[in-house]
Amino acid sequence: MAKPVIPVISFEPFLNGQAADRKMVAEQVYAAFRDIGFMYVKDTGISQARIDELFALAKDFFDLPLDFKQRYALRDPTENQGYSAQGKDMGFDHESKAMKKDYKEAYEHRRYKNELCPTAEELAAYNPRISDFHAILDGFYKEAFKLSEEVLACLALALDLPGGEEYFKPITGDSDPQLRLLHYPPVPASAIAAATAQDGAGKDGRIRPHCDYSLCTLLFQDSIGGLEIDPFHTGKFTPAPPKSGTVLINIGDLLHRLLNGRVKSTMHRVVAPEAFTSEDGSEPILPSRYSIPFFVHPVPEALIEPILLDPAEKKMYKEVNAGDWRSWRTARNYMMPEREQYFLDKLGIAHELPQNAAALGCVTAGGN
Ligand SMILES: O=C(O)CCC(=O)C(=O)O
Ligand SMILES: [Fe+2]
Repeated sequence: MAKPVIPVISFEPFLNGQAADRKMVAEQVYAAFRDIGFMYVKDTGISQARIDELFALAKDFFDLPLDFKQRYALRDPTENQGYSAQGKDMGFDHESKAMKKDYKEAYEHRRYKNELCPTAEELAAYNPRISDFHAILDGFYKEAFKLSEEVLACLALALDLPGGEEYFKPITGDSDPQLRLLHYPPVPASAIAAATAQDGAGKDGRIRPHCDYSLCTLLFQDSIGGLEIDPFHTGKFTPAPPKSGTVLINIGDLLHRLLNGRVKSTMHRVVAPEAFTSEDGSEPILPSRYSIPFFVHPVPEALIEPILLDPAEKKMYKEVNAGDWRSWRTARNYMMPEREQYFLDKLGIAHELPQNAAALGCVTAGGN
């Protein structure tokens, strides 16, 4: 099988072009989501200065003392908001077949509810430079939200969904997605990536293999690298290196379900990039890595039911309530087993989980 290539697509003709230009971009976007589940998008309208500002903010925030950050610790899986220290967020470990800690810390911000966000006064004592933490996050959030709506409109155009480009509006127009700042602290490369000549085998991660569970994700990464994708879910990962001037956009499980399997929710992970692995027994240290995903979740009351566009088509999945879905997967990531079970029972989809995909947290991976 040919090595998968993540396409680079310019969004400019969709944003500013005529109908034919827009349709051309829509077709490129759909092809990328259908074939590989990821695309690099350039000319998005989000300026590099805005992105750089957010990365600087993330660095300053994570540099704050741990006990300060812990005051804003995420508490409830229905909230998706606040700080998670290293070791709080889990992923599936292939070798031990158990959930294990990821080597990362995170801060999550939302559109409406940010009760666990430090105020300007609270920050001033530690680092006055980031006293406008909340405002900068809000500003970036708005732009990411706008871009995500445009990407969904583009996909709706490609598939000629009922209602045209407005198809996703009722479930996203007033939604409250999750902007996440991620910091992968410095770590000896050997701790997360066993030296192996084999693609995939033996490598664990700064973030373990998983599929996203939202509709789609916009991902901004710094220049360190290490992100890899496994589009065919065969255990063969291929790098998705940073490309300046682009944002990576990928499909999550919920959109895979909603479009009845037409687009791929692709497994991915973050490991030691090639440049930091060593075969001579020395212990290279991976430097800090920062990334900023924006997970596009629908409104919690939305019913996500596979859409049928072809008379012969059958539904691949049961309908799910978007809020319960999000709470279930958040509880799972944050190791809140009782809450996880509660929401899984409420969703009524336990029977759907293919064994290994469930273990990976990659729930609708089957059939891709
Ligand atoms: O840090 C990255 O590049 C990937 C992050 C990611 O996959 C996630 O948070 O779901
Ligand atoms: Fe992810």
